[in-house]
Amino acid sequence: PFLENVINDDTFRSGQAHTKLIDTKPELLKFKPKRDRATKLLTYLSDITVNGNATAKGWKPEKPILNPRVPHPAAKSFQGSRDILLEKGPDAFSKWILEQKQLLITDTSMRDAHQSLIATRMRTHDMLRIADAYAAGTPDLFSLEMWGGATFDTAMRFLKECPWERLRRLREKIPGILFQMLFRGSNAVGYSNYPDNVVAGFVKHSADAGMDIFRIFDSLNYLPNMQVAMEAVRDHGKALCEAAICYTGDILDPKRDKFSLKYYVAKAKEVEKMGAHILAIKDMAGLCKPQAAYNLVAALKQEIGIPIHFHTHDTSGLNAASVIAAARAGVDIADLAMASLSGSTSQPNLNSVCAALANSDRDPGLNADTLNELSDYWEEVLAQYKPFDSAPRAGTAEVYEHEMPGGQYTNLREQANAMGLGHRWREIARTYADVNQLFGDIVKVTPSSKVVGDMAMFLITRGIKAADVPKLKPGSIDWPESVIDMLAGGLGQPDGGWPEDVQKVVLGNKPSTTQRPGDLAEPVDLEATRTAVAKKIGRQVDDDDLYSHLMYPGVFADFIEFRRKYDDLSGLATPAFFYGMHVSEEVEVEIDPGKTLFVKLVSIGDADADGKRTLFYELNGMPRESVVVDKS
Ligand code: 3PY
Ligand code: ZN
Repeated sequence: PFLENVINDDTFRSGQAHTKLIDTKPELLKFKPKRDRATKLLTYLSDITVNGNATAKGWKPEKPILNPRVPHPAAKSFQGSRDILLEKGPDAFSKWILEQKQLLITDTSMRDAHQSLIATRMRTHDMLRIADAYAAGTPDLFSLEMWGGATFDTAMRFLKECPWERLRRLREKIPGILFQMLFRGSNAVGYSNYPDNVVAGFVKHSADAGMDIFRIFDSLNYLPNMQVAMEAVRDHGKALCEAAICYTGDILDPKRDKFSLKYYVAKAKEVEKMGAHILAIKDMAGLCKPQAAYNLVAALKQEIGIPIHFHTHDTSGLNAASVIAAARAGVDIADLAMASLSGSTSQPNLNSVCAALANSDRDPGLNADTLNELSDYWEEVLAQYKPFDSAPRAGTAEVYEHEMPGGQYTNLREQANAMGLGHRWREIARTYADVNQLFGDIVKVTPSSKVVGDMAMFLITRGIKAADVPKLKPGSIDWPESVIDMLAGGLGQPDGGWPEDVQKVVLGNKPSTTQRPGDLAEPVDLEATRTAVAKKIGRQVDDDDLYSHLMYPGVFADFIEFRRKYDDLSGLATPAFFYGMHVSEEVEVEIDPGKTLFVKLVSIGDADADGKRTLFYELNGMPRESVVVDKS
């Protein structure tokens, strides 16, 4: 490092250096200690190869999985949506959307699709490899949803990646297409309420890092919880504020009159008044049937003046029909996922919907060959995530009964299986629906959906019927913390308030509030927090670190510890990262941009008396060994 400093020094390079160079420039002696990236990498690979990976449930492919093939579509000359936003600014851009005749398309492959199909496990590596192909081949996509929702948490928790690095690196490669994120209002990218200054600061920092569209929702459609984030987006000046109204119930069913067409129109008008550039209809469970989508969009088009973005899930198996019905009714933008990442609990099929609309007046105009090439890539990527893939293969009409969001369905099923309750799934689904009614029929989406799920599992495991809860003695049962918090007002207020009898039984003597949770939360002293975190992790804390810590302090601390131990492994191919290596397998690892290590596993030695195994590698052709304790 010292030599590197000298060689790169301007004075030295100009040939003016003399023997006093170092005396006059003591900074030349300041260099970072050499990080032995290779040793750390081999330590990680050896551990995963020998001991497996708990988060991958010990699964290992029978033979090495080849790198997914990256397509190279011909570069299409097109002024991308982001170029137009930067040129016009958010207000004029919102009007520009209304002038477009074609159905504009958001590709959710890099966010909701993998959140809903493979438990949000997709790694940045797999996104970055296809980024150039998107930039060249699909500059005519409206946006890429590629951040927010559960991705922030899982990136650090399971993938040991910095979510901010994902955003910045993709931004660099795809400068022309709008990036979109899902933002949970006052819950930001977490599961509970954050103080207003943290929410606003997070929005600003994300916009500065390259985020363009903030889809902001509240899990109870409690609009006061969305205000701070919406204002922060508008104040930033360059980003688009997309306010989402969550769709639940069935506007076609006169008996579900709480969530009627009138209800949605009223909410939409309110968010328009609050300053939204775009309205999103967020059908997180895929309940919006084709005729409902048509009626809803047609009514909203009459009643509001901002563009409408339709989001749905294909859990029932027929929600492409809802997208097409929405398009007929004049919806401006629709969310879809690339074919191989579509269907089931994910979004409907982007490639098929585009083909179905070809030669109609809403033809999105995307190139079918390019879309299929991108889908082929994602199909090979998906094969790398087999142990996480638990989405149902076919559609199910059961979703109209339980109303679970796409992202929750697979999670809760997994949880039920893990608890040995898999065979009682029908009962669990019915209890989930009963708990919804018990809570007064509410919107169910992160985090309110998790609370309904927690309560359903609690009742099932204790043999309590939801209908019997109001008859129980107040305070006689230790209800789940999340249920107590929600009924105490911790997530805000549902329309019509909480049923008083249920609230009394669950809260006992505990206090409740109808105030906006953000009004009760003290602002965080950001600089004091920065200093405290810096002290804890022993290095400077930039805004990326600060907001990662503020969202998930424990997860962030573990992530930092992992990086200390193994360094940045985001350049490692996905199969090696999750499942380790096979003997004779060779992997390339980009440890820094342009700096690649070639690692071949030559053999695995027998365990010695202490259970230690030596793994023999070739690293860039040179022999290397790594010793690991076999924990089996
Ligand atoms: C999330 O909040 O992560 C969701 O996807 C809700 O639909
Ligand atoms: Zn969704």
